[in-house]
Amino acid sequence: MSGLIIGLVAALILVILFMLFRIQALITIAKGGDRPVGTSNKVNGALMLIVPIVLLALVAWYSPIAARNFLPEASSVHGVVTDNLFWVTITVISLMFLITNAGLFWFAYKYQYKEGRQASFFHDNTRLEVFWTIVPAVIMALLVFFGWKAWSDITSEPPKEAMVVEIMGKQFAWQVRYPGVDKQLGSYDFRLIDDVAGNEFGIDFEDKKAEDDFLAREMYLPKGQPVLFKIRARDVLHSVFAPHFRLKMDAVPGMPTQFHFVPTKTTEEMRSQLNNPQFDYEIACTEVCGRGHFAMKFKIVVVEPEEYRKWYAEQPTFLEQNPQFKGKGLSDLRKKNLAKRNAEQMKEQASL
Ligand SMILES: [Cu+2]
Repeated sequence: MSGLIIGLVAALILVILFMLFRIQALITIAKGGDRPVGTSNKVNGALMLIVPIVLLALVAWYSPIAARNFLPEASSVHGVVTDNLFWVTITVISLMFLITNAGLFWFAYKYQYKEGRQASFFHDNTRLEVFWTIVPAVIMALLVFFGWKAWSDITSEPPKEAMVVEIMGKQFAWQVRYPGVDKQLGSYDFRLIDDVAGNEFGIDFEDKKAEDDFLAREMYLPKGQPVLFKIRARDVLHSVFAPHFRLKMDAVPGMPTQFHFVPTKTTEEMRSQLNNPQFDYEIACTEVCGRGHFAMKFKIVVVEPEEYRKWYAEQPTFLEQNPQFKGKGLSDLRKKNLAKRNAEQMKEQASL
């Protein structure tokens, strides 16, 4: 807040200076004097040096404050790559920005109007044109190439041994399903979604693979092992955002998405690194998905692989907790619907 106020005050001072200068110029003209080219030029020329220096000083003052609010070092393998890419790009762009703007402001100052000075003229300079076309083109091409390389690594096929976790977004919560002992998620169908009965995922329990699936209130992940998020949405667009892993992928209704990555630091390691015993990894929703959007937060706990295996083995399956769903699936639903339709037809016929 104080930063904003200081910025406003600085802007206001500049405006006041400008107005004073204008008034003085107008008074001179009103008095019948010559248009005071000399003074206005000098003031403008000086401002061409002062303004960029003031702005740069503001940037230099604010940068460390902004840096304090930066995310800590990435906790995933690909996160380090994206961070490097970001900093290389920012460095190149900032350098170019500084050089070109220094040139612009310096020229405006240096070559301000002076009586008797003549502008020199040249038509064109092929060597210069070639230079400032090729140099930026090569730099841009390199940046794009490294970005493309990183992106195709991140979005490539997940490793075979990756452990799968399903994340489903709905208004307004994340729900997480693990594949259980067989490491394979059971199939699902939106027609089987039944919040009242408790099958929020719409799991098809006729599928044998679904029998050992379990849901989790906190997402446990093993350190140093590839993880594959299978992401879907039940109603509207949501977005899985886990900033500490530099991970973001939309959850789209009707179009499952995925993201694979390798966590590199346990929650405990992060806590001691950040000196913050309260620290937790989390998933937040970054799609403004409705009134309860702010509540879409899910805790991730990264642990050592042994601890993860222990936790995984201890989780009760969904069917153990909800035995009424055993064997219930699509064909069961079809039978029920058929029976309902038949009953309705019978009723109709009886009433005729
Ligand atoms: Cu959402």
